[in-house]
Amino acid sequence: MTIIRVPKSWEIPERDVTPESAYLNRRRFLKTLMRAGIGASLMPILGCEKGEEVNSKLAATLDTANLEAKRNPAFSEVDRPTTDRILAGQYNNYYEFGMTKSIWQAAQALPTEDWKVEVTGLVKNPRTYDLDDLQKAFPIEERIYRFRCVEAWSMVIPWIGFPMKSLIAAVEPTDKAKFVRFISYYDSKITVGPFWTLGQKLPWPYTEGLRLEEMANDLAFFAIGNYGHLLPKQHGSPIRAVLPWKYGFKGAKSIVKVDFVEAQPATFWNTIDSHEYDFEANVNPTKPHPRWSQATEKFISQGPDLKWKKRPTLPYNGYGEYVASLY
Ligand SMILES: Nc1nc2c(c(=O)[nH]1)N[C@H]1C(S)=C(S)[C@@H](COP(=O)(O)O)O[C@H]1N2
Ligand SMILES: [Mo]
Repeated sequence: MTIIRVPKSWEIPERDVTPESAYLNRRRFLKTLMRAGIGASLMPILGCEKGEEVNSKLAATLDTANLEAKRNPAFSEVDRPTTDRILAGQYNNYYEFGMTKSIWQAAQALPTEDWKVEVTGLVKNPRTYDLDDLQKAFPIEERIYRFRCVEAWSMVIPWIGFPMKSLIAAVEPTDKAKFVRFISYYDSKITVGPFWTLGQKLPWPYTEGLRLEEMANDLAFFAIGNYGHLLPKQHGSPIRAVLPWKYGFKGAKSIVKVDFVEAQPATFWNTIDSHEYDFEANVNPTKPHPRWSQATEKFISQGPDLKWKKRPTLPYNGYGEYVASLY
């Protein structure tokens, strides 16, 4: 099989990032596909189509409804430029739709109509919200946040949504509630694509969690949009968690359930490998990941110059003034 592929200027090199997990190694996975003889049919999902075609398809996935919100002045500036929308929207982690960064196309299979988020567990006012309810109950705002993946790449993203503490105030956790657990959408027919039937069983659905005090922190945010639009599916529409002082994997996408619980909940990556993905997962330049340093990061900025910009990693990703007292 020959794949002729001319890289376009807006494409980000994937080869020089360190993968989230050794369990999900791309090369090993591709080999498995080739052996199974189904590599060719999957190539479009892996982003190996002709450049222009991909470019217009990608733009279409980002063309979600406009969403306007006032920028919160407290979170309106960071020390680096905002990442181009087209770059952020083509370079994602969303393992339900594949293990490469090019899942934007496969993620369009996510069925988001009539979305409901169940807020349950140790709360006085459990409630199931649809998207309209959420927008009526919680005024939205825009926040520019740094974003840092544990794989040592980073972006700056303008999110639109509401602080998690507003949800806490609405549902009133009981005294027993000490943690919260976020559960992502999962349907083995849709989200577990061709990939996982070949791989080992992973602890689906994707789940993440926080201590209640972390959830109540000013920074903790639910995003329903970014870049002035409703969230594109590849970013975890219709609602995902954004926790800018923690590594990106803490920010569960496409949340269907928010569960207030007594004990620290099991989470997806922590269950796969607790040494590589600790529950707290605060961005920390002095604590290397077992397989790579966290002292610096590769910042994905703006086209057409797509060279990684190397930056020193900041403690708590630069948000120490808000969160250091929690630890
Ligand atoms: N449900 C779900 N949420 C997820 C992930 C995932 O695979 N599934 N990946 C996480 C990781 S590792 C990162 S870095 C961010 C990526 O968010 P982005 O693609 O919007 O930049 O989403 C996080 N949330
Ligand atoms: Mo990540």
